[in-house]
Amino acid sequence: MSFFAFNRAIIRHASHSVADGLRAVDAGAPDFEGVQREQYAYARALEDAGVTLVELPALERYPDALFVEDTALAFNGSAILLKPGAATRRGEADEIAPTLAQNFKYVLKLEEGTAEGGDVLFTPRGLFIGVSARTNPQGARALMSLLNKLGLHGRAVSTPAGVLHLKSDCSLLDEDTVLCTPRLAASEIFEGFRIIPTPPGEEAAANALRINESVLVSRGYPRTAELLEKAGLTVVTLATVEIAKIDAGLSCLSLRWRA
Ligand code: CIR
Repeated sequence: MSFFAFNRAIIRHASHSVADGLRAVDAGAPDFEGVQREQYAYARALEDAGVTLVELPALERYPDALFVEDTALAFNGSAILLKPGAATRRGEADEIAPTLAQNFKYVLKLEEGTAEGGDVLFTPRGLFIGVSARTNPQGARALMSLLNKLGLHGRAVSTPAGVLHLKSDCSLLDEDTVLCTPRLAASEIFEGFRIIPTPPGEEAAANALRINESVLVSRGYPRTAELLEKAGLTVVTLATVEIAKIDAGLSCLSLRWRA
């Protein structure tokens, strides 16, 4: 339980420019008010789960800035400022830096390569760093040495080709259990963990978010929700229709830690 005992999270409000957010396939722009509604419900779900929010203002200049998870890693007492791999997102790190300075005693900064938080899965067996189109090998190496400075251990793994981030395809449900797409499970990086595979057609549900006693899951994936309930978890479903148009899921909307 303590591994998921979060009581603080940073979120950043969506800007109108969210319609220009990055996407691999253009299935139409997300609707600003729809994104706001999804974000509002998400924020309430975090609060209901026992998290106090640090709410940051929208940044028109950065369409994807609401996905704060990609800009930093947060721990108890320390944080690491990352360097997004997407050129249009690079400046988001500078924007969140003052908030990290206010909330954490130590803030380290990734200086080499690129890494986005969506590629970093925290587990009790260390942090898995997915090398992807956004997190390059140099960034993963530099991140591992920053983690070592904090007494933590990271290991580089491969994010499946064509998948935005490692956590687009997996999430940790309890200290030994991972919800994971079959394509990521096939890489055997989770050897030793219990794996709950996403049912066919429900791969997008893999980006769930365990917070305290609850697990937030994208709405519209009933077989995944049922599997998680059967595993004894308290499932909270949230709409992600609009943010999914720009390849986002539930973890990316917040940066969480235990203060
Ligand atoms: C991007 O492509 O960077 C955004 N449109 C979506 C980022 C989602 N981030 C995440 O899952 N951690």
